[in-house]
Amino acid sequence: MTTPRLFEPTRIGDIDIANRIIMAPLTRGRADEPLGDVPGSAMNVEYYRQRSGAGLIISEGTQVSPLGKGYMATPGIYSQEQVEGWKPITQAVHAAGSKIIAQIWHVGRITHSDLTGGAQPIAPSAIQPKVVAYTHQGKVDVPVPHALSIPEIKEVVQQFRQGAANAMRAGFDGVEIHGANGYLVDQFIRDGANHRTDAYGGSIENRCRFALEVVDACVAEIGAGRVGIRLSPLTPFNDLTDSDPQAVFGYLVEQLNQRGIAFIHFTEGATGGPRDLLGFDYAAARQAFKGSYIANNGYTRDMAIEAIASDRADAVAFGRLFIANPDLVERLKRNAPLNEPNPRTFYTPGPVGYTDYPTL
Ligand code: 8OZ
Repeated sequence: MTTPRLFEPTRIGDIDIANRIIMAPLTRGRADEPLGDVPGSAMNVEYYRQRSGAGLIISEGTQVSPLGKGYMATPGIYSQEQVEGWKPITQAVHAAGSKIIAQIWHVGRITHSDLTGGAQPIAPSAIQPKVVAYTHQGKVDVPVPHALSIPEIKEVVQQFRQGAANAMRAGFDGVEIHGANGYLVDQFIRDGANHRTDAYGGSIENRCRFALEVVDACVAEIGAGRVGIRLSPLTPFNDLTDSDPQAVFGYLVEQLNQRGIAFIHFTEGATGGPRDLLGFDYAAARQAFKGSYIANNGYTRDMAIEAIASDRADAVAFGRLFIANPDLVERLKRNAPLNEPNPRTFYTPGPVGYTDYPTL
């Protein structure tokens, strides 16, 4: 029997990877919050090191500013202490022979002043989503956000640019811009959250302007071969929808292709849910985009092997399976049984459900 191509090396942009199995970005809420949302505890380092069998690790979302934070104890990438905190993580992953990129993140309206140091959340428009925030006081409705002025939009673009620069200083191999799942970049793209009438709203070109300015800023800072973006054209997650996803994401993919970025990472269907939603043609996007296509959402071993063998994707990202199986690549190679993830410990502090899942 020949080895499936899923287990073979490839290159994503400027990044050589040992296999086509990617650890998806996973919020785990275990940074040091009192210290200033700083990652890099021994436990954090161990968690990533254990998962270095992945050809590429995409870090948990790391906020580019205090206002970019939407959940408790998520790590940042804007302060010097945070950059220092990431270093032992990137070093451990590299020492184990893998690669790691930072998922740079701004939650926009999906947060609460309890999580942002008292500041009102920001968004393209002052539209309140039907979403609860998990704060230190418990579950609360997220408030009506402040609609960004154009100078404020430019500041956020610069925060992403600085996040990319900081990621390289922290030893990452590149960045993934979080353009998915109803957070700030996605809030500009999809018309459910963007009712602006200026250069950042209305037409498809205008709604993609913020995303493309963030991409261009990151590319200028670290080079197109080290920049990718995650998109989820159809997910209803975080109360966001679009009236014509094919049109807006089709245009965006074309524009991203012109910029020569390393990859697009598609969450196909509903995040963590059904894959069979209609309204966007992923195969056409794969054809239109010359960089790497990373597929994600509910893939099994068989689905992943097939997706790579049939050239529907260049790599497959696994989320929940990587939470529960630190040696996921080895298990998939051997077609060995998998540990079941326990959702009750996805976001809780401490090593339980984090670094204590057994290897084979
Ligand atoms: C689940 C819980 C908290 C955050 C995403 C960053 O959906 C997230 C996230 C998911 O992209």
